[in-house]
Amino acid sequence: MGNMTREDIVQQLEQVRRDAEMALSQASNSEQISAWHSEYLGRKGQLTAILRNLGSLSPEERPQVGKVANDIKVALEAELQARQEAIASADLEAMRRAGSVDVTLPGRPQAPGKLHITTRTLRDIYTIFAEMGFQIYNSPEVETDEYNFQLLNMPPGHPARDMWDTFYTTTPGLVLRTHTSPGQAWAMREYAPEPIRVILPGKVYRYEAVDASHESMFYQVEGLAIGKHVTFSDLKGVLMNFANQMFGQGRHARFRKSYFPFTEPSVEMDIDCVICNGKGCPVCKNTGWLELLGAGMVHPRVLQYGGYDPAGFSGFAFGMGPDRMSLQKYGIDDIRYFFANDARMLERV
Ligand code: FA5
Repeated sequence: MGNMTREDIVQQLEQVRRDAEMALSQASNSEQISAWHSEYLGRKGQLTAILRNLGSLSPEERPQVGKVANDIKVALEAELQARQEAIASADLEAMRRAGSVDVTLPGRPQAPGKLHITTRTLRDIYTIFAEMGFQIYNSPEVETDEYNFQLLNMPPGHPARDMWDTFYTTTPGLVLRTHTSPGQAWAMREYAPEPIRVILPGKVYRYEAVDASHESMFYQVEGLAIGKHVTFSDLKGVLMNFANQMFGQGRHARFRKSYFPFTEPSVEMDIDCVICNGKGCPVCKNTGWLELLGAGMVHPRVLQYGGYDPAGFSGFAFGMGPDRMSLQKYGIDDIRYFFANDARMLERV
């Protein structure tokens, strides 16, 4: 092509635009649309071909012509999109007329997400205790030996430490907490000498032989109430109310004497089996009872370590395992499902 002037090129561009618009209005399916696109806007298309001649223009003229070309390109792209939409809706309309689309069919339902059972059980527990005036208090999952044991009346070498199979860290004196009870000391040291009514939920870790009812990571919810006249009857009342709300009214409970270094006296609370209502079944191993939690009156030495004078204050504490409760409440036969990362678990309830 000989030397072209600016006017020549602009004229060519305008011509391409008119041709392209004409062709576009005649395209009526997606193959024609895509052929049209390569013919006019593609890398080897007419618009690009014209722009190759910009070299014959002066440096001032080039950007001016470039702008004209670009405006045309933008305009054609917009027209292309409008044309595609028109074709799509015409196609749909044609299908509808032909009867191949049944517009009266109901939509496809979305599968809604579900909360994990552990989350649901924890929230139930929070709600029940909130109604009794208990606030949530969080404490660390990695604990010092002092908080996990010593402040709970287990000095170094105390034999009761063996009740918890402990994960030790490589840092001497640091352990993964084996229970939520160290949170008692955190709460007391923050609030002493004010009265306390808290629950302390969270993950705990034990070097366990894992089986259908034992995990090495599981949840606990601790409870702690401290005041001038807190009694064992208060503990029983709170726990009975909890059991009735959590597992249905009319539950029967029994308190068995037990031992924890940080409570005195100590008990374990059983409820009549929620599966067989106390008649005896595999879940309760034919005893009619299910163990619910450990509890007791806060040991005077633990009160003292927490900053309360045992002469003027008393308290109760309890520690329950929400994962074990979920097994019973939802009739699940293996605790390992909870953290096995299998979404079918969520479909079961
Ligand atoms: C304790 O851990 C005490 N800290 C509870 C306590 C708190 C007593 C305050 C007195 C006062 P225990 O080891 O029994 O106690 O555990 C409490 C609950 O955690 C059990 O009743 C059970 O529901 C749950 N649990 C214990 N071990 C496991 C495990 N390996 N997997 C799942 N749940 C468990």
